[in-house]
Amino acid sequence: MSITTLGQFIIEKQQDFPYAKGELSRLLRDIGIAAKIISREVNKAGLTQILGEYGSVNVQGEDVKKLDIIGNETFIWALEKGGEVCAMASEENDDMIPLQGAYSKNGRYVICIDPLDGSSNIDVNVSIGTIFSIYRRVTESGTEPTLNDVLQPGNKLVAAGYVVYGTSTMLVYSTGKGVYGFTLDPSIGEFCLSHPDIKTPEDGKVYSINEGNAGEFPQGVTNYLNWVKETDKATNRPYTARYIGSMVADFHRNLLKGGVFIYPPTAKAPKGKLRLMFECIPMSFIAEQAGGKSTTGTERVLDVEPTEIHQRVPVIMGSKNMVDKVLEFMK
Ligand code: P6P
Repeated sequence: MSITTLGQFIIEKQQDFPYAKGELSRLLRDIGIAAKIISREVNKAGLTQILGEYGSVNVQGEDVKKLDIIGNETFIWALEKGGEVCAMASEENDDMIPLQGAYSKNGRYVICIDPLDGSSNIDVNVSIGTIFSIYRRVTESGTEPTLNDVLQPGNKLVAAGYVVYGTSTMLVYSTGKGVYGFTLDPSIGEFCLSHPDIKTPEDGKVYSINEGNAGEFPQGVTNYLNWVKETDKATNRPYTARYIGSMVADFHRNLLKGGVFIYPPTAKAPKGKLRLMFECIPMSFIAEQAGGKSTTGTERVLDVEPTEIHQRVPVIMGSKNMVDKVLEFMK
């Protein structure tokens, strides 16, 4: 049999983490279960006229929940069942959620998660995603978790990853020893290893930024954008713009093909729009583990000391040479 399922792969890699005693493996398994449930829900989202729009009551007389609420509840359920996680910070919740599973208090890990990022794209059938970070708790096992457990910098990550619900559903994660990609085979309900060692190209031709904000970018970003549009115009047009407005989809394309994703400060979002804990740290971890780079423009994203759960930062991430080029213009 030529396939390697997520579960088999995690066991194979378990010797990389002797101290994990299987806990991390079980935690990654729990994330995989939640991702499969959300994939099923996302892929029937188009049937809302049957299932009913959010806020309505469907034919079965049940309240229809928004998919990002379903996503959030699914992860809480899976992580409480699994017992490895004591607390969760979610893009959907203002405050940290101490998990209430039978064994949650003894969980040695905490999760920061955006259960369904880019959910505004669901109704127009654009790919969306789940983004997650895994830290070891800093408080004693068995005690009540505190905010210090979740407000940890990216350089303390144990693992991070994302699920992209697109033409296929893929789970991409890293535990600090490279980046692995798994594609869901719905016929057997298993994530199968499809990208055994993702490395992002050092260079690329794609720049991803919302140029609708062009009038508000820092001068350095504007100078970079002028450069990519003018450079080698006479000979060829090496650069192209690709921006779909769903971070996981934009990031995943650039990770595999090369590119730079930029969300700079704007008038509406003077600190940038994307959230440090739920979008920037996990994606920066993946970018760096795949040989790329990620910065706020002034410091490495993974070194930013978080001060609040929903903190936002500017981000420039992707192919190393492209990130360096943007930084060159920002100096
Ligand atoms: P804008 C989705 O709402 C999101 O958080 C990311 O997935 C996406 O990259 C970004 O916002 C898009 O923001 O301002 O360009 O629409």
